[in-house]
Amino acid sequence: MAEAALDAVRKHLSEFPNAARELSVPFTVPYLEGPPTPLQFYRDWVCPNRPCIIRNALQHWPALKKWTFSYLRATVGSTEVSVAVTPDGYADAVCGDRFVMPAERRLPLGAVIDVLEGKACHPGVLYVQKQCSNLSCELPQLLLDVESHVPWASEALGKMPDAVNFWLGEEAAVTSLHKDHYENLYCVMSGEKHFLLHPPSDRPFIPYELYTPATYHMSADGSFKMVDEEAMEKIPWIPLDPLAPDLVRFPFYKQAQPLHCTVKAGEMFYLPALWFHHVRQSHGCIAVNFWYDMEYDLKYSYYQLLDSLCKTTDLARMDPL
Ligand SMILES: O=C(O)CCC(=O)C(=O)O
Repeated sequence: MAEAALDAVRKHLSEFPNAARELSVPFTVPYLEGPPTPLQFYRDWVCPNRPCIIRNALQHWPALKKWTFSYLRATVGSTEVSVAVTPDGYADAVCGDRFVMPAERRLPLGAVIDVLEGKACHPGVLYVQKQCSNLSCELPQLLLDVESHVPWASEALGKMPDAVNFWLGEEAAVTSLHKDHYENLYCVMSGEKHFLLHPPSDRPFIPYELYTPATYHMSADGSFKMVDEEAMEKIPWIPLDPLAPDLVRFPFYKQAQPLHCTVKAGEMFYLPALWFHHVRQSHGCIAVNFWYDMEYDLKYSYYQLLDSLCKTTDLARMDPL
């Protein structure tokens, strides 16, 4: 009886992503040809939790024209920034039975640019990606070239961003599939970013497991080893690589239909809170993003319920019903 009830719950959960998709998930990420008003942004995108790419929203930012490697080298080349270094480009990702975090190096931004331009070598893969408002904290000189927030988004959301982050990295640097509790306005200054997306309603397809956290340590000879973070609690993370999903381990993912979009220089991507995203980039892509904390409303509570049911039934590991 209990097993039959559990199977019934699994069946409902397995039908949920497609039902939700038919009602509210677009096949492709739509474009807006200009920034929305605060009302339009809230009503048409934030409330329904829908992504879009906004063109002509950054044209007035000096950064769009100014941020070449030579300008960055001249203005902030000697400024030290925190750089994530990994052997394979995957920072904050599952590796074997560990959740592994990058080695963190303090390097002058000019040294990172030298590596990106092939003028110098550094072991591993470099990614300037510290998500603690690194633009304001580490590169405040560059704030003159951008807006400190997105005015129509701040007005719509009734708050200022929690973080303004600067991203610059090698093509091999990949951000593994995850979700955040932020309304994310992601602005590409040069190059392009490739997003693979799943709406929160795809949670039944997406496996989570608990991992012992570890950090890469880099030795003087440039080799890497993983060192366990013994004092830290286990971390729930997604073991699935959506570009090469292991369908034997996670057969349910066969039914998933990720959305793909490319955000080009001068475009701003609205990535709604709780959407799963996996991110790749062109070599040397420069981006800035704004994280606005989400509203912890009924949408959030429904997501939490979905998450608990998926964990309890371990659906992603089951064969499709
Ligand atoms: O650009 C990236 O590599 C990752 C971006 C991301 O995960 C985020 O903004 O939440």
